This record gives sequence, structure tokens and C-alpha cells, in this order.
Amino acid sequence: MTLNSNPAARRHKFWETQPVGQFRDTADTSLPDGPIEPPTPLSEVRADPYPLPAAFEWLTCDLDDDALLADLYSLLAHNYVEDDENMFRFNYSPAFLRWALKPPSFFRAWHIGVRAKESKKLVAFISGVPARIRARDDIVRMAEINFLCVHKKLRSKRLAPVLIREVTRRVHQENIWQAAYTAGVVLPTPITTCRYWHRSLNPKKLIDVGFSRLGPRMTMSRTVRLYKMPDAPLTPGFRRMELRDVAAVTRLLRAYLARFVVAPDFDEVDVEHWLLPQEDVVDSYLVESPETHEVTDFCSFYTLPSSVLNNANYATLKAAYSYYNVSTKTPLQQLMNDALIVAKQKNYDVFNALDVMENESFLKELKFGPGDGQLHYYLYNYRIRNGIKPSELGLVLL
Ligand code: NHW
Repeated sequence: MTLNSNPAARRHKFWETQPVGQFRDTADTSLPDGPIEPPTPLSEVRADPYPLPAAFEWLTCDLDDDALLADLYSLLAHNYVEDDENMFRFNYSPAFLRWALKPPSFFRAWHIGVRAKESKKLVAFISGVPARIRARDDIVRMAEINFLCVHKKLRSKRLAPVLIREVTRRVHQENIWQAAYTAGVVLPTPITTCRYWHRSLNPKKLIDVGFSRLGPRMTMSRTVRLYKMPDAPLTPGFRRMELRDVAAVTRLLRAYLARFVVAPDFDEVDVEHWLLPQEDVVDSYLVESPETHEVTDFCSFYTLPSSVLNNANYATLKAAYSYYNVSTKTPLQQLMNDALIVAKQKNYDVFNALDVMENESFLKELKFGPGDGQLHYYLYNYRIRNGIKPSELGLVLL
């Protein structure tokens, strides 16, 4: 083992300057939970954008502009997150990006691009959206930061810290001082570390593209049989969520999310945006009791395909990601089995879920297998001493 293989021992020239939990403080039990530093007066927030290398300029992105959205889509489709073996790359659709970046009361100034001055080509991006997130009893206005991306040709030039400082400045201008974000890399300091689990829906394709392997002593036909799903959901009253369900779903979700240490504080406006179905973006289903017509259970997933890199037969994997699920009458495992069934009906190849909330209770039983990637959750300028367990986390970021 080399000295640097322990992530906590690595120097972080940028992150060491930021108000985040520092690795050196993890043993210090005297530090209080909550904001790490107080807000500064708005008049002291830097007025001008941070300087960029001379060949580049900032671009506040208008995602209603189809041409700009296409540029952002293309930047991410070619340069965003890949798995460790560089076999797959996230392929967020344009409609998904619009949904993810334009929630109620979004700030256009938080959709930050960097382009080459001469060619006008978009070469980097970072974004924030506003959210209310509860940490223990404290409801905090935060930015959810996502889609940080630097073109492959511009990597390792310390552009990422400039993007992060610039989004921080623009968030501060709205008098918001905290943020939430996730990353596959270890930075100072995760509040929790989650694992993705994967449920094969189209095992033959997953094996063909190298996403999964044939198990020991398994044949392809036995594998296909193992993962076969019924043709239609099994729970009576299971149906797609509609606009008229927003109030009932909000009530269910609020009551459920109250159980977790860190979770979003959703109101009806948020639920309408984040959970009302949009084809190939987000899907939500619920159970309406056939007798009382009461909405008793709810499940949802979002659509995030991955490009399959270097495969002659397939270009994309269609993946569903478990989002928010609430069970009060239908056992969670049965509810999620129905979610898998509709995902299979809709031709998804795989259904992914993190081990957050109560997901552990159904993963093994429903034949999910653990993935090898980890997802670390972070808060900016907010300390949660000793962190939390994945099962204490009620927040899913896209
Ligand atoms: S995580 C997905 C991030 N994107 C990708 O992985 C796409 C592919 N990779 C890239 O485009 C979801 C580049 O490799 C990136 C780094 C741009 C990742 N988060 O420019 P340099 C999100 O979008 C640090 C945070 O030379 P690069 C969440 C790294 O530790 N920091 O690297 C985003 C080092 O700092 P250190 C990251 O490879 C949350 C420095 O960047 C990071 O050319 C953002 C090196 O910079 C990551 N994923 O570009 C934070 N990856 O101190 C929001 C690397 O260690 C904070 N780094 O020396 C909150 C802000 C708002 C606050 C409001 C109050």
C-alpha cells in the first residue's frame, strides 16, 4: 500500500480551503452540528465572476434555448461520468436536463457554462438548483450542485475549483450558504457513503455489453429465467400518478421523509415538479385502495441511460433509478416488485437503487446485486458529526 492510497491522507489544495468537514477534524467531538461558518453580509459577496484562463469566458445558460440545451447535452454525453473501466458513460437526455435544472424558483444564473472565446464551443459546466433540505430538526435552504463537467481535453488544469468557486459565489448572491452534492470520488468529507445495487431486467443484453457476468454454474437460459418478471403489476389499485394525486402524494412523502436524518422538505409545488410522470424522464406509480380510494403507497424512478462505449451491437443501456418510495399498506418489497414489472414493461434493461432509506429491506429479496461503485454524499458548510448511515439518508440527487 502506498502512502497516498488512503484518501484521507491525500492533500486537497482546493478542498482544504473550503468550509466543509476536514479529514483532520473527524476525531474532534467538540465541533457542533450545523453551519461551519456564518453567512457573510451580502455586500461582501464578491460582485464579479472569478477570472478564467484567457481563452475562455463564462456563459449563463438559457436552457429554454434548444441550441444551447443541445450543446450542454453533447458536452455531457461525451465528457461526463464514466465507470471505472470506461465501458459506460451517463447519457442524460435533453428533456431530463431541463427537468433537473428548472425546478420551481430555479435561478438561471446557477446554470453556468464555460466556452472557448473564439469557437464559442461549450467546454465546461456546473449547475445548482434551490432546495429546502432538513438536517435533523433544521430546515436549510440549500443549492443542489450537479453536472460539474470539464471537457476531457481540459482536465487537470484546476478548472474545476474555478467552477465550484463561481457557483458558490452565485449561490451566496441569493443569500444561500449551504449546498448538497454527491460524487463517486472521496473528498473532504462525506456525510455518508452509499452503494448502488442493480436488478437485471434484460440479463442477456447486460451480459453482452459487459455490464454483468454470467454467474458461476449459470447458463444464459437459466439466467433469463431467474430474472423473468410477470407481465403486469400484481397489486390491485396500482396505477400511474396523475396531477390530481399531488396532494395525497405530498402527504405520504412528507410523513415518510420525516423519519430520516437528512431529507428534502417537499411541498406540493415540489412534488408536482419532481414526481409527476414525464415520459422517459421520471415515472411515478401509486396504490389507490379499490375500496376507499385512499392513496396508500407510492414509488418512483427516473430514467438515465448510459452510452455503451465500444460495443458493436449496442449503443445505449436503458436504466431506471429508484427515486422516492413510500409504503404504508402494500409491503415495500411488493411495491418495488411492481415497480420492476412496469420498468420491464417499458423496456428498461436494468433497475438501479442505492442502499438509502429502507431500500436494504428489498434489495436482496428482489434479486438486486451490489455494484462496485460507491456514491458519497456531501454537504457544503454544514457539519454532521460522525456522519449518518445510508439508511438514515432520505435524499436522492439526480
Ligand atoms: S459528481 C460528477 C462530477 N463530474 C464528473 O465526474 C465528470 C467527469 N469528470 C470531469 O469532468 C456530481 C472532471 O474530472 C471534473 C474535475 C470536472 C470532475 N466534485 O480541474 P481539476 C457533481 O456534479 C476536485 C468536487 O484539475 P479535473 C457534483 C479535486 O478533488 N470536487 O480536475 C459536483 C481537486 O481538488 P483538491 C472535485 O479532473 C460537486 C480539483 O477538483 C470533483 O480537470 C461540486 C481538481 O481540479 C468532484 N466530482 O476536473 C462541489 N472531482 O482540493 C460543490 C474533482 O482535491 C460544492 N474534484 O486538490 C458546493 C458549491 C456550492 C456552495 C454554495 C453555498
